[in-house]
Order: sequence, then structure tokens, then C-alpha cells
Amino acid sequence: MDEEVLRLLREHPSDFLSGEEISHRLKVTRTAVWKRMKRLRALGYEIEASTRSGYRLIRSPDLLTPSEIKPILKTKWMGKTIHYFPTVDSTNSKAYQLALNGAEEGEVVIAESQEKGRGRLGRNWFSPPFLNLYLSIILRPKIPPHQAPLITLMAAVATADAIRKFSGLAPSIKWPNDILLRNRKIAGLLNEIHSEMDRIHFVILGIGINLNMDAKMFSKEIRNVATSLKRETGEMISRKDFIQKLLQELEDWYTIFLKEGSAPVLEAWRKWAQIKGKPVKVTSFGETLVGVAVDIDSDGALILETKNGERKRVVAGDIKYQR
Ligand code: BTX
Repeated sequence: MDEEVLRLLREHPSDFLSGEEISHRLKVTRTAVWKRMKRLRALGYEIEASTRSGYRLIRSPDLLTPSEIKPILKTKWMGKTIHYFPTVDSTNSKAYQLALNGAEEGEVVIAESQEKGRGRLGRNWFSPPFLNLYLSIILRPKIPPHQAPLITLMAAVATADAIRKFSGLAPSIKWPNDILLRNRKIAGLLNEIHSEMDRIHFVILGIGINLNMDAKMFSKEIRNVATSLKRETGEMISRKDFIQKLLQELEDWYTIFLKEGSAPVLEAWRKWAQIKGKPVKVTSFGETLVGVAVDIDSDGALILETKNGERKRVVAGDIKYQR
């Protein structure tokens, strides 16, 4: 009902809406309307009330509820259904369950905080409330499973583009899925796939982006390797405006990928990553390889040239740049 009350108040941005009219339109008592207003105020909505004229919405908090995000979304299909949670174990786990139960392509899970935010390989993603973005998008691409890593590259390009367009700063991508600003991690991607040998049922695109976290809010272990957009720009970031931009970029890049194939995605990825010729140390399935990054191939795997001139293809793992 919060959503409906807000929708009514937003229909009248500059004038009051009487309690009577709200109770009539929502078919609830005036006491119920009053209780809703109290609740919305507790959530941070500034609502002016006048005994004679009714209620007027003055200002909304930077919450990521569907009623805050949907009115500003310009996407055609992505984010048309938003599943919002004040807190959740992991948005990826939630989205996975929803997808198993038939959720459609483009449905998005958003949480204000995660209790068990997940990174790759069992690692954690630090997810404190009301500061950052934690979201997972359900995609159902009709591509063979071996091309699924391209979805990760596509999402990294879209996230980097959203950061650039929003802030004017130029992020870089670190293979396969980190987005960095001044060599510090601002965003991470965790993509999970549910498939058969020759068919993808769905991909869960999980994205975590640090927006308003101050340096001291990061734990000691990651303070020097992580950053946020606020830390880099010195300004508070509107999370809902950022989500609007991010979903737009994701929809655009995913559409390009489906229509034109991997070439434009790979080209943009190479531009952001500048990986060619960099000395790297790669850890992959317990093995460590040292060499020079040659490129990524058409499936998004990293091609590495070792000291003895051997070329290795790495499909998953972590890299460290060597000086
Ligand atoms: P990753 O395994 O590449 O990175 C995880 C590592 O990054 C951690 O071990 C830690 O060193 C560091 N780290 C943890 N939290 C943060 C943070 N907030 N900012 C910067 N560095 C951090 C990257 O995994 C993939 C992360 C995806 C997170 C999203 S959030 C929405 C969705 N739901 C979910 O559970 N995960 C994804």
C-alpha cells in the first residue's frame, strides 16, 4: 500500500491531496491513511500535512524501492519488475530462486543490504545498508553455455560505461570482472548460470557497486584496495539516479550483444581493460601461472604467454598485475 499512496501523492506534485480522497481511492479508512503517512515519514519521506487540505509529498529519501526507481527508469524492459528487499542474504541467491520459479528476463532483485553478499569462489562482498548498490538481474539469453562468460564481459562494459557517464571518471576493467578507479575496486560482478549442456536456462547477473561508502567504513583488509564513487568524486551519489543509468547501459549493451554478437562487446572491453602486454600472475583452479597477457579470445577467456613462449588459455581465475 505504501507504493499506492506514493503514486497518488506523486500524481499531485504541487498540491495537497485530501485524506478523504486517498481513503476513497484506495478503499481504506482515513485512520489507515494516517498510519501509512506515519510509516512513510519513518522511512524518510517528507510529507506535509494540513488538517484542511490533506497531504503533500515534499521530498523522497534515496531508497531503492520500486516506487522510487520505476518513475525514473527509461529502459524498455529491464527493471519493469523490481523485487525489493530492505535486507536479504544475497540478491543473487534470491534472483536464482525467482528464476527457478519462472521469473522473466529483465526482472531485477535489489536490496538495501546483504547479510551474506557473495563474491566469487566463496568470498564475501561487504554490503552495508543504504550506501551502495546490490542488485541481480535475471537474463535468459539464447546462446550456447560456453559463451556465458561474454555476459560477464558485457556487464563489466556496461557498468564501466555507467560509471563514466555518471561521474566523468574513467574506470578500468580488470579481468574478468572487477571495475577499478585509480586501481581500487569500486564494483564487482558475480554471474551465475543455470544450464544444460547445450542450453542456458538463465543467467543471474549480480552487481555490487560502492557508491557512498567513506574510506573508514571499509574494513581494514580492503580499505586500501577498495573505493567508492563518493570517495573518488567527493560528492554524495544519488543511488536511484545511478541505478537508472546502470540499467539503461545494461539493457543497451545486452541488446547490442544479442543483435551484433560479441565483437562490439569485446572491442569495448579491450578499450577499458588495456590488458595487452601486461605482465600478470594468474591463479586458476589452484594453479598459478606467470606471463604476459596477450588478449582475451572470442569467448572471453584470457590468453597468456608464459616465459617459455607457451600460450595458455585461462577461462576462470584471478589476476594480479606484476610490476
Ligand atoms: P570477488 O571474489 O572478485 O571479490 C571479492 C573480494 O573483494 C573480497 O574477498 C574482498 O577482498 C573484496 N571486497 C569485498 N567487499 C568489497 C567491496 N564492497 N568493495 C570492494 N572490494 C570488496 C566480486 O567478487 C563479485 C562481487 C559481487 C557482489 C554482488 S552484490 C549483488 C550480488 N549479490 C551477491 O551476493 N553478490 C553480487
